[in-house]
Amino acid sequence: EQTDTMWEDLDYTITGIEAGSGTTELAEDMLEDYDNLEGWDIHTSSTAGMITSLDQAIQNEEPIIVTGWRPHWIFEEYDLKFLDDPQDSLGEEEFIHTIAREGLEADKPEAYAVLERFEWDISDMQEVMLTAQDIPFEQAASDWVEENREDVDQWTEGIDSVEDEAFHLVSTPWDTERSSSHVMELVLEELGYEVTITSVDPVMMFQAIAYGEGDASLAPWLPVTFGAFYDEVEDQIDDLGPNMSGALNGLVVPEYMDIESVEDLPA
Ligand code: PBE
Repeated sequence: EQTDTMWEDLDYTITGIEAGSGTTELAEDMLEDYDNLEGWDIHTSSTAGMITSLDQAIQNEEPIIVTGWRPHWIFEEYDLKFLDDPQDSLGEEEFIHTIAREGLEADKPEAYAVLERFEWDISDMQEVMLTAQDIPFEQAASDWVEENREDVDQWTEGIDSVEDEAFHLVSTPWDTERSSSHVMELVLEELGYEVTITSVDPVMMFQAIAYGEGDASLAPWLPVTFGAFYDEVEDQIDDLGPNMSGALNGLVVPEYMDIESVEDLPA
């Protein structure tokens, strides 16, 4: 049977990403949610490391299980599938929310109005992420803004420009959030803001907004991914609701692997 050697090669290991990420936290919980995963481990490293391992496994048609999410360009590059997760440990559909510090609406009403309107599709984010494979994110975001002028103009329509006002966006270090932050940076710059983007771990991102060190973030994946962090600061932040829907976390494997569900993994 191909499968026996397959599991030996895998050594009961799931290839993970950064230890501080939401996806990793959920995957650690997942090991406890499924009896058959008791002896399994998540090998944390980095997103780049995970992608390198995935690429190598696919070159050699070897088995591999990674923690993944969409939108991501790996789904364009390789034939991959999400494993079914009947217990929803890694969540179902996720929404990416916009959050602001308390008081932002009064302090910077123009930027706040743009943030309230900002909403885009998963295909938009995916496009920026794909373009940014070959050129810097700033350029990919700028290309997207020019190609989607009508949408962008609706976000700023009727909103007054400002002069020499600083705006601090707090983000997280993944391509999904690089895409949204750089697009928002350009949109706010068009209104006259001087925008800084700081990229930190999810837990720090929530704290920065809760303590008013940052103005806003477009990075919160909810309800599941960052649910625990969100609950801790819910009363100290202003949640403007989703800016994107259709995101998803899960265990991801190459199509050639003969498994469909987390429950198919051997104990
Ligand atoms: N991710 C997926 C983030 C949010 C969900 C890797 C882009 C994270 O895991 O924290």
